[in-house]
Amino acid sequence: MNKLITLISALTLSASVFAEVNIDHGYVRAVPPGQPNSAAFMTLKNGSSDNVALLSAESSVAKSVELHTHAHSDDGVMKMRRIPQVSMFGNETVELKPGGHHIMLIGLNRNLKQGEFVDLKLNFSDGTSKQLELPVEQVMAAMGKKHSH
Ligand SMILES: [Cu+2]
Repeated sequence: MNKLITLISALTLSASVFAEVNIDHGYVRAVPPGQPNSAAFMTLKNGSSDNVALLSAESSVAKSVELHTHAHSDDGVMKMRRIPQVSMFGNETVELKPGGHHIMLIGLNRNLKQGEFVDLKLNFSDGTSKQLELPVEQVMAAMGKKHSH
């Protein structure tokens, strides 16, 4: 079943550009078996001159999907916290990346291996939504700073 979904996903990969927000470099972090959570990262480009916000996301691989950011708490430790939306001014580009804003996939119902694809639907404040198929990739070096102090 999963193989079939992956195949269909791969075929529809390059066919999605109508909403005002364009998505580049999207990927989902590969996680080892047993890991309950993962995250999706991408570049969001608001192609219109109006403000728009990413309000929510959905995926068939996770029980729930939340918008998160990383912030320093009072004791100086980087912690994730949930945010209500990711806002974009007119023509602004916002990067979702490790250590910053990200789309948290919580309660994975399967392993996410490099080379697979994950469906992700983004819902925007202008009422549009965007269906994505993101490749699963290893994220290692990008988080290396975490252990340096
Ligand atoms: Cu998170």
